[in-house]
Amino acid sequence: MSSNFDNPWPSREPLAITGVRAIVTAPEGIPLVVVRVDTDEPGLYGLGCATFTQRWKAVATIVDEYLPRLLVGRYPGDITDLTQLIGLTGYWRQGPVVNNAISGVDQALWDIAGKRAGMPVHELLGGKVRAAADCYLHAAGSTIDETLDRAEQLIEQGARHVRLQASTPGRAGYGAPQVPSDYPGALYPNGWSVKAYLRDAPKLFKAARERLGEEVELLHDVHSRLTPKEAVVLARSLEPYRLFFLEDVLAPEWWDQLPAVRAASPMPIAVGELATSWTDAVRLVTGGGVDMIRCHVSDIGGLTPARKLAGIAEAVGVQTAWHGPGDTSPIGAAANVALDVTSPNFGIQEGHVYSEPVHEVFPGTLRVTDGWLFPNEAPGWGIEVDEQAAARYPADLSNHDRWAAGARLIDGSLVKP
Ligand code: GCO
Ligand code: MG
Repeated sequence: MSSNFDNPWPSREPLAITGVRAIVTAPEGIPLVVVRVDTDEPGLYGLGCATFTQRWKAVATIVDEYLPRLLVGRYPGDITDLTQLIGLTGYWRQGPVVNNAISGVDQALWDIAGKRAGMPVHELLGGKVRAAADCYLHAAGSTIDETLDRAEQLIEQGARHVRLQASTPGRAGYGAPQVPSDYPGALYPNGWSVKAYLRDAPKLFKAARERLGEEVELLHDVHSRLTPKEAVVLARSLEPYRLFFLEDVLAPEWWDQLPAVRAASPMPIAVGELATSWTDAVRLVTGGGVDMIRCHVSDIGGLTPARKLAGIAEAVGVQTAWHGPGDTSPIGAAANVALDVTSPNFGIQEGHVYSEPVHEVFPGTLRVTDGWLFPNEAPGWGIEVDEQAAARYPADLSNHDRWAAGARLIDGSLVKP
């Protein structure tokens, strides 16, 4: 007797999914989760990004324990039905664990679709509207000078956009090395001070404009550490330095305050990496509080929802800036670039220069060239996986399971990441 879970309608070809499983590997020390979907056509398989570094074991469990029962035997061309099925069979709506699993399958099925068509995914999405994605890279240091030294190196290598993060003496800053606190009366030895941050951030950007000149685009990530009013104070203090964007001024709990913060801020406001559903991200885009939407594509369920989100953003004048640091797998990075080159409303792409072990595990991983990310022109994502190499870089919990809650104020209370 057939059920909802068997093929609900005749497929165009007798092609079926034969397996779905998670591949977890940490070639840079950062756990990456990639879903592999196999089919009954010899050699035809797909890869998708399911990387939720802090809780990778939970994602791998969903993929390995729950998904084969839903997907094996189904036609891999039914991408939307299959990914909806994964979400709806759980009844309770998705959070980041399930969404990453969905994304892994979604992107793997787009990879298979591209391989069957003999086309790169960006062509399946409608084709390029630009040659490549301009990207920003990270410059960080424990002092302003160290941060700007790094920025100069990146600019010499061709970067036109750099994100600056510094710890000033005695304080750690997000994205920069932890240094001991020298704040008078600190009860917590590595405490971070909002007051000191608001005072120091303009010094970093003033020094940056003096040393790096006017041409380069400068970006900064607050990483959700401010209240709405503090966010406005920071944004206004940075006005003379003409930022390309100011990222994550508020934690997601306060996103309803973003329209007021954006209205009072003299630079583009970028937000979204902590969104864990594409419908929340749509509300963000249409709510008037964001200039650049930068979701972590696997956290909102993959390429299919991100593509829809990009279209809605285009309609309301919001640009894209997809999240793409080292805890995005190379497949996720390729999906970002496929969106970038096919979206008229592309703003910027966060770039990551993967180290050689990543290229060894994932041949075809994109490389930043003169600050540009070009999509692969091979069918699908144009990226393979060497599972023997992947096994040489096993993931562990290391400190990635607890890193995010690493900052405390000088009184010892936790800072929202
Ligand atoms: C960014 C980020 C990241 C996150 C990381 C969390 O690149 O903008 O905020 O570096 O901190 O992805 O795991
Ligand atoms: Mg960020």
